[in-house]
Amino acid sequence: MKVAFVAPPVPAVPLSNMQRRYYFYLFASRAFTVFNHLTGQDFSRFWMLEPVHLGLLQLISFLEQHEIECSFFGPISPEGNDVDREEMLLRKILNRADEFDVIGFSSITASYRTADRMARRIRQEYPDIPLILGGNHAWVRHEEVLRDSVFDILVHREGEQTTLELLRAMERNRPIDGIAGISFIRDGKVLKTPDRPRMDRSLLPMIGYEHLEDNFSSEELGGDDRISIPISRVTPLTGCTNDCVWCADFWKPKVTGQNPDRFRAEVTYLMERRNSRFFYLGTHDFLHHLDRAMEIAGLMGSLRPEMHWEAQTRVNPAATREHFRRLREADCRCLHVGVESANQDLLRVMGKNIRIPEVMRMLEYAREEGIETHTYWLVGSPLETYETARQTIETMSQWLRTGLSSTAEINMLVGYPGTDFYEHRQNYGITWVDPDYSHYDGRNQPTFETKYLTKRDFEYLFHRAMDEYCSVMEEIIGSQEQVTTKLGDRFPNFDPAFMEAAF
Ligand code: B12
Ligand code: SF4
Repeated sequence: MKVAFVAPPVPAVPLSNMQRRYYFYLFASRAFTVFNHLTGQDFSRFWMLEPVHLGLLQLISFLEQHEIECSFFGPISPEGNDVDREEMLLRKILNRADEFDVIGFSSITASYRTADRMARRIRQEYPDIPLILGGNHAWVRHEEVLRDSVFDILVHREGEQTTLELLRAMERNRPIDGIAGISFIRDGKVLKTPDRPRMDRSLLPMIGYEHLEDNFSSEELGGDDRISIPISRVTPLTGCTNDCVWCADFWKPKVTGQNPDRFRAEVTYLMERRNSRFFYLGTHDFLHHLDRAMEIAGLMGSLRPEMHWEAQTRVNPAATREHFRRLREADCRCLHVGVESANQDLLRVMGKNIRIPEVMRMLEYAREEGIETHTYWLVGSPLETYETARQTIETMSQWLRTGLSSTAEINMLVGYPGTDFYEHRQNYGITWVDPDYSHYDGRNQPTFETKYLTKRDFEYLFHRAMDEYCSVMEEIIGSQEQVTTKLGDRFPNFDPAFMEAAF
């Protein structure tokens, strides 16, 4: 059995001038601190991050362990140039389609329309190849997707075991009704089998990075023979025990760990074979188990002196200064912390379960111990008003000015299908949602309106927040001209086609 797995591109994000200015300052402020060891060559390779689809590459390595041959098809913008990524990818799949028994697409909400369009073209030319779809959009909208698209079978939630059983059944022409975690149409009716319990992910083989080059020419790789991943995202821990009403992450409610030996092998591989020079620990709650976090930090610290790292975490009031000192000793350069709103009432409405004084205390400890802090803020939190948004923007600026937060990321809240915020919109005063799924991405344009704020209000407040960030950063690191001179060639291309993959 041979299967093609496709990561369709997320449409290029149109950026306003203010967004470009904001990304300039956001990146520059990090380039002087956490990325200060990266070279011009590292930055010039950022476009190579685009095809790295961790979920699909993990699925592929698992299936190959069970002797299913796989080929990975991902999007790329060679050397950052603006190209028709969808058409390029489709051509490649069509050219090789008759080699495959099944073609599988992965999609988040923003890439669903692209996956749908590509699948239709394949169905037209190769009507007999079964088409399957996985990724979180498929299963939160399974009825709509099965009725409106050409996909034959949807894989829900974690894909490894389900896809293996599904492909085996298809190979042997056996019924698929008894396979947990799928949906399909039979006799005009949508059928969904029961969900599957979470698997023990510590048993999984290494992510199938070796498949990255399956379908790229050396020209597409800018003359290199391998994709470099200067900043690697690794996940020694996955999941989050919290449940924010707008969170579209389904790796909840448990925090589970990767096998430490496998994790070590992965970071070593990325350093040695993929030119990784920085690790972003994409855990949602790094400090959830403090002892475990210290162990992981110890491992990361042993990669010194050429390697540096940062991690994402929730606020843990039990973390002491001593923990931050140990993190710093292990060369943790930065902690990413979701604050979202400065208004405690809104934090309660969104179910964030953090308290502002505790957030401040944790940031203070980190800063005092010499760790940078990167905070996340939202415009458009549930029940946001002009006043609460202004309070958030002022607080963010104040924290930046006083050094409590070294850098800050501002996003417009996107209410993703499947979340409580989207599905029970009457509870949040939502009066309109954008029907175009391709807007549910990193473009930061409003995807809803509420009784309190219109699209124009959201746009204004978001731009105001970015303007504030730029003003503070201008005071701290200088004007755009000064910063550009100081950075020299150590600056990435902010082309919208691939920047969503790079940040
Ligand atoms: C890592 C990550 C990234 C990384 C890497 C992305 C990648 N594709 O690997 C980066 C930083 C690049 C990124 C960027 C973006 N991301 Co992101 N990202 C994540 C994150 C934290 C983890 C994804 C992951 O690796 N999960 C672990 C793997 C194992 O799971 P998985 O990918 O879902 O795949 C499994 C199953 O779904 C299934 N499966 C998946 N595909 C297929 C296909 C087939 C055929 C089958 C059978 C099965 C199958 O099997 C896999 C193995 O179990 C998730 C949150 C989360 N925890 O899911 C957000 C998340 C997926 N991202 C999200 C978004 C919105 C984006 C951006 C648009 C953000 C932006 N502002 O620009 C961009 C889009 C980039 C792109 N081109 O896809 C949203 C999607 C929400 C939605 N419903 O659409 C999420 C859920 C976060 C959130 N907001 O809640 N992201
Ligand atoms: S804390 Fe982060 S990962 Fe956890 S539920 Fe909230 S948004 Fe999702």
